[in-house]
Amino acid sequence: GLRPVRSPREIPTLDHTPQIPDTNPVEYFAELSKQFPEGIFSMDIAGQENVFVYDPDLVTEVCDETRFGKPIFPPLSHVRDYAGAGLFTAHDDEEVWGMAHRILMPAFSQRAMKGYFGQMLEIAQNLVGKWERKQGQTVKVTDDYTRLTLDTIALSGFGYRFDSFGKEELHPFLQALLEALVESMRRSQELPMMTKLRTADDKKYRENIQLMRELVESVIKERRRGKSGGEDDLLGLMMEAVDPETGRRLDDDNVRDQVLTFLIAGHETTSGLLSFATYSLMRNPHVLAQAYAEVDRMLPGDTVPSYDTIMKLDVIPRVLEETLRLWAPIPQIMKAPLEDTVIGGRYHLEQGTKTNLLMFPTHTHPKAWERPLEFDIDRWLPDNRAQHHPHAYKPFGNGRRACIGRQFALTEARLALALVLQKFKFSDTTDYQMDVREALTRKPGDFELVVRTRQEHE
Ligand code: MNH
Repeated sequence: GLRPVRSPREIPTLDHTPQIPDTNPVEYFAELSKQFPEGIFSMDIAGQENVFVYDPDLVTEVCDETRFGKPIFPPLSHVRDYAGAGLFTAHDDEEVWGMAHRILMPAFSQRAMKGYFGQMLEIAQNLVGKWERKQGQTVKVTDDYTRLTLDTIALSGFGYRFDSFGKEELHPFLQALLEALVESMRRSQELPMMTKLRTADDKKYRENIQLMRELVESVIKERRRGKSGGEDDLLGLMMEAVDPETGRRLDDDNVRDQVLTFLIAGHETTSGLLSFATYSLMRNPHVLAQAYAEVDRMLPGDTVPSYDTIMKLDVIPRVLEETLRLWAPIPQIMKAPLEDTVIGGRYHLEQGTKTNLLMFPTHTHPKAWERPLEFDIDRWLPDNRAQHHPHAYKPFGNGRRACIGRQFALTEARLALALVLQKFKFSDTTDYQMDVREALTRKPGDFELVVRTRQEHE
């Protein structure tokens, strides 16, 4: 028979909102999930029912695209304030989603990655150059990976140079983005009347959005003047390509929204992945040794990596996959039933119910993973991979709304990690304790290590 979806016990008068912490709400949901071994629970947040699922079999149903879609509710509806109808924040049935998806898909094929490799390498070498100059000193690992990923997507996607490694401060675009993301998250956890009362925050929010849009407009203007990039990069396709199905191009406003979407989606997550991967390697010396051995075998001395070499790596890709299991940079995604439905044979969900898929609890569910908390890259050996539960690993989301930039991110991250390991040794002199910071994505806060070049050391 049907059963109600259980909720946390201490039910306050209004709803569960007051018990959700301002910082790291998803970490809180993951913690709470332990009280619901059935793999599903619900909370009323800002006046609306939110269901959370993490049992792999329930996740399987929620990932059935004939029954569930991607709804645009807070926080994504707030991210729409600046990302507009870009791919990430477009509604499933919005025509421009299909148009942009069809136009941009070819730019993200594995073949297309070869075309970006030169730019990816140039930026990765900038990172190495900076760390070589910092020999023996402490580097802010996450900040530098953020410089890397932002510069990489901007250069390979749009022919635009942030030149982040030339500056001490992070680019103002990043500060504006971080503040805007935090504000969008905050708005999604409060009633709209509370947002209206925070007038100073709202003013700052608008200013930040303005700053980001102005940067995007200068990127587009440079292209119109013919000063940057090629016709078949992302910006070229966005501005010129005709959608085969409708025979139309993206309009100017949508191009602006897409450029901002890609600048955001194209760097936040990958920098988180690289940071968590570096952290995981520091915590697992036997895996680090394997990664060094691979780099020394495939890229001896100062060999400059080629695209083909990067695609032949084995240990480093498995480090990244295992990092995405334990430290998925996007900690939850939202789906919603297209019609009233029943999942797990017993839980009734009304059409449109916010149904959140919790990454960490799913990625560590004992039904799907042995020794779930252990960082074990051998899970990703071909034979073992074939045994995995088919829906217990969703770091890139699901179905047609899954990440379009997956190959891009993995190519960039493999290259960056390979180059960093070829050149450097790290020491964790401050005994860093993981301090996750959630905005829309999550990253380690204040993650610092001392860098030394390997030649001088060995
Ligand atoms: Mn990415 C969607 C994770 C790198 C561009 N990305 C998603 C989703 C997840 C995700 C999860 C689904 C979100 C949802 O269901 O609401 N993305 C990642 C991770 C990395 C990543 C973990 C790196 C690691 N993403 C990138 C890169 C780019 C990119 C790099 C661009 C170059 N991602 C997107 C876009 C979407 C997306 C665009 C929206 C796709 C769509 O809905 O059509």
